[in-house]
Parts: sequence; C-alpha cells; structure tokens
Amino acid sequence: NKLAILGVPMDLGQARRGVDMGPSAIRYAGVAGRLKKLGYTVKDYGNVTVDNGTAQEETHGNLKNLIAVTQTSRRIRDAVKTMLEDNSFPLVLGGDHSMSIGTLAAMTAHYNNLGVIWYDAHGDLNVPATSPTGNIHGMPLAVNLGYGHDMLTQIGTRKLKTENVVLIGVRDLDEGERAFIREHNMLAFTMHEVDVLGMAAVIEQTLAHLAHTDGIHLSLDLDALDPMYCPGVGTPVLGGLTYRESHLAMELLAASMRIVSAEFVEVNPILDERNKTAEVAVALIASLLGDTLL
Ligand code: DIR
Ligand code: MN
Ligand code: MN
Ligand code: MN
Repeated sequence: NKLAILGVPMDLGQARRGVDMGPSAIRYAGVAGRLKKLGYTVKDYGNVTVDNGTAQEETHGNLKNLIAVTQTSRRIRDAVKTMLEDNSFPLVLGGDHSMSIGTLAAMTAHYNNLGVIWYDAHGDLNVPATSPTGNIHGMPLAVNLGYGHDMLTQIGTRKLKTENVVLIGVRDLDEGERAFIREHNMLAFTMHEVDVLGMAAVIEQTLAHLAHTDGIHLSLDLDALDPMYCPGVGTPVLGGLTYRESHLAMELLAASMRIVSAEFVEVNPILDERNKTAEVAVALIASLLGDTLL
C-alpha cells in the first residue's frame, strides 16, 4: 500500500500566474495526512524542477514556453517512472495541465494498454494548428494520443489509444477539439450526458468502456467542477460538476479497484478563496483512494 506524491509547480502551460503554487496549496490542505490515515505508506518525492519565472517567454510557432514545458515533462516522466519501479501509486499534483504530458509518458510506457479518464471542463485536445491560445495546457491529451509538436509527442514512447480515453465533464470545447472527438469517435460524457444519465451511470459506462485496459489513470482538472466549488482555477466555466457528483465519481472509481495513478491539476491559490479548491482536491483524492463516509 505504497503511495508516492510528486508536485509539479508549473505555470508555463497557460497564461495565468499562480498555478505553480498548486502543489503547495494541496500539501497545505493536508493531503499526506489524509492518505496516511487511510493506511497508505506515503512518500513525498517533493517537486520536480520547473524553469518558472526565468522570463525567457519563448514561443515556437503557436506554442508558448515549448522548451521549458518539454524539459519539465521529461523530468516528470522520469520521476513517475521511479515511483512505478518502487511499486507505488503515483499521485501527481499540479500545476497546469501540460504536466500530463510527462505523467502519461511514464504511465503508457509501464502499461501495455493504459486507459485514461479525463475529468475536465475542457478536452485538452488542441494541436498547434487548432489552438486558439498557444497554451500547452490545452494540448496534453492530444500529445499523448500522438498529435502535436514533435518535441512533445517524443517524450512518451507508447501512444495512448483514442478508444482507451473517456472524457467527463466537458463543456468548453474549441472547434478543432470537437472535430477531433468526432473524427476519432471518442467517448465523451459532456455535462449534457451527466445531467441526463447521472454520474453513477456515467462512471458505470466509463468503466465498461475501459474494461479491456490493463490499468486506468485519472487526470482530474479541478475546473471540471463548477467554479462555485472550485474558484481557484485559471479557466473557470459555469455549469460544472458538483462537489457531491465528483465525490460519487471518486467513490465509484475507488470501488472498481481499476485506478493505478492519478493527477489533480490546475489548482491556483492566487485565484482561490481561502484554499477552498485545494481542500476540495484533497477531499476528492481521499475518496478516490478509498475513504468512505461511514
Ligand atoms: C483552451 C483552454 N481550450 C485552450 N483549455 C483548458 O487554451 O486550449 N484546459 N483550460 O483545461
Ligand atoms: Mn485541463
Ligand atoms: Mn480544464
Ligand atoms: Mn476553450
């Protein structure tokens, strides 16, 4: 029952400063203590080195901070690989969502047929040609599926399969992302499907869709939740998932015993209200890792 924590204090994948303090905020909200209480042996690997604030602000084509994000992603990949070799459950804390490039590079190398749940208001399926912002945090899922700038797609050796990914909570897709989802016939539970089916059925169908995989990674962007619950995110979108729906999702995923790694991303304490978003992150992490109400 070993659990490894890694912090990624990165804000280079998007435009709003402060998300680099996300890992501190989540640690301050007591993540390690909660997990120890659940019986895990917790090892905190600290933070990866991020070339934040060096003010070089390099742009390559339509990609902001490409070199710094690439370097950081390689470090994340190597750190997560070490955690897996130590037979630990990797829990990666962010930090902007571009960090997923590194996390998933390690996970897809370790598992032959990894499944991924992308819990996010957004698709993160942009490529340089379709991205309206040039922000790499809008691209990590595409990169791990093998689409995007070579420097990013080369960080991982094995690509994720489109049929092994399920999106939940989607409500703000860019045009290129809609086309991508339709073209690849990806399974996406937008807010509409969550409203109609209810979260229990959404998770049941998600697990059925991923039943053939040999492990499931959860990538949870706190902006999947409504800003009423999680105001401390860089790109809030109204009409999001509730606190209780999200707990239900985590509890059902815990009961499935299929989750092999997770990341909780985009916590920005500068935009938050008294660390509320980090506290929600810790509560959801606890549910995902087996905490129950009774
Ligand atoms: C937007 C924002 N689609 C972009 N993406 C976000 O910049 O590509 N993803 N916020 O979580
Ligand atoms: Mn995201
Ligand atoms: Mn998002
Ligand atoms: Mn958007």
